Amino acid sequence: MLTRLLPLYCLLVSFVCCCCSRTESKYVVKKTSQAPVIDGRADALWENTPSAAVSKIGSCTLCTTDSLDLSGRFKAVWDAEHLYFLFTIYDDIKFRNNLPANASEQQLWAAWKNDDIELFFDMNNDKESGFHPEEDDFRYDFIYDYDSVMTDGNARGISFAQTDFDKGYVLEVRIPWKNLKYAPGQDNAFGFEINVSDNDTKAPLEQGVVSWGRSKAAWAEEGGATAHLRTSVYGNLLLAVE
Ligand SMILES: [Ca+2]
Ligand SMILES: [Ca+2]
Ligand SMILES: [Ca+2]
Ligand SMILES: [Ca+2]
Repeated sequence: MLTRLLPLYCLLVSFVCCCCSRTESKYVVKKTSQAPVIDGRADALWENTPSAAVSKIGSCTLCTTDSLDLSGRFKAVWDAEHLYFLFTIYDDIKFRNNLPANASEQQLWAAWKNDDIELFFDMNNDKESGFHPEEDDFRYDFIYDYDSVMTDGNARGISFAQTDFDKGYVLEVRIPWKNLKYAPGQDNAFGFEINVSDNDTKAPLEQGVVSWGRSKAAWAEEGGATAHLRTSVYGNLLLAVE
């Protein structure tokens, strides 16, 4: 009897696992007692911090599965005042358009025309069908080799630094909690998404995008290029003490 039931059991397990693979991404953010130096280089504390892959192909005009064309990983830690990130992006050709110095948020639309790391926050984690920067949803764009943060929120107090290595670049970021209108606490969770844009030539634009949260399904099934402005597709960051 057991032998006869085994194939059915395996089928059930594989179905459940298949469904599990479509659940939201989650990253546990450890609390740090020592703030990293924002210089685009990995401090000792980063060496002991787990990383997560930014590897879900979201959209592309010249798609490639070559991880050296575009792939990335991120790490995050937090303290009472700030949320910190370290991104390591593999990109074979680093590219930025000529942009005006200190471009204002009015140029936000152009960020994806460059190599660019976009961060999206849904601080009340309501996973809804829209995006409300005037309330609790925030977006920050860090264009490769550029001196301003693009945002439709508050960039004041945000620190960042970027360095190159032969196969890509590293971005280190510090965001004050007050910019996110948030009071951090142990076991708090909020929505989060990353899009990394790759342009290796001036055109066609945005030749590749990889994401961390649920954007793969979202880009393909839930609204194309504006899917990242639906907080329902984001993953979750969970704040932990250890
Ligand atoms: Ca550093
Ligand atoms: Ca590339
Ligand atoms: Ca929200
Ligand atoms: Ca590139």
